[in-house]
Amino acid sequence: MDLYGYFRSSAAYRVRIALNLKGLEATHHELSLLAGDHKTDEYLAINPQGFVPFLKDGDIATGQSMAILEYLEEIYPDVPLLPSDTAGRVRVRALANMIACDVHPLNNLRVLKHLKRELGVGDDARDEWYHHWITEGFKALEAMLQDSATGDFCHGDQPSFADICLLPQIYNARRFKCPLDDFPTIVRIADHCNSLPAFDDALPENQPAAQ
Ligand SMILES: N[C@@H](CCC(=O)N[C@@H](CS)C(=O)NCC(=O)O)C(=O)O
Repeated sequence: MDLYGYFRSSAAYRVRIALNLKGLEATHHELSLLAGDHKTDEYLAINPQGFVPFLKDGDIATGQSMAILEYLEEIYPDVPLLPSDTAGRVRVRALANMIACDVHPLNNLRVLKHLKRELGVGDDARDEWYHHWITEGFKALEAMLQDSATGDFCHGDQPSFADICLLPQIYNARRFKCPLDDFPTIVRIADHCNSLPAFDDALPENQPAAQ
């Protein structure tokens, strides 16, 4: 299996967590988004969208972290990352998509660069934008987690897609100094996840490119 990623990419971080939880090995191909490695002809021939992550596994070659998670779940089900019941799977996918669809796309590198370079937004306003979308997303997520289905993790006592999406987002929130006092459940779950090797080993600072 080959994973194309970048140590600070939230979407690649999701896939690293899933691989670790499932005990799967991959050859990691590190691209520097800052150096523009993802815009080279060589990489665009692999992934025309020019994003990371991208996974190759035998005949399967796909981008989009959520598609990759679904693929891993389907083909390597021994350590499940979705609950066994329909209601649980719906809840986990909804929680995961609250981050993956409604928070992360507003705050990723190309959006921040566009705000600054094309729209002339200053650093303070850009940081306000960043905090705003995380705070909005986390408010809703914290409310959703006030549910008896929440346990040590977002859903029960097993890690799922929801935790896999949450952890990179909370990593970014902390990196960009977004206040988290109003989100005690999110923080509790994130701290618990980070105490586990599968999550800890996937942290950006624990990747070779960060050394
Ligand atoms: N929806 C995509 C988002 C992927 C994405 O935005 N990747 C970022 C890094 S987290 C990227 O490659 N950015 C390149 C750029 O902004 O130019 C996924 O979940 O895989």
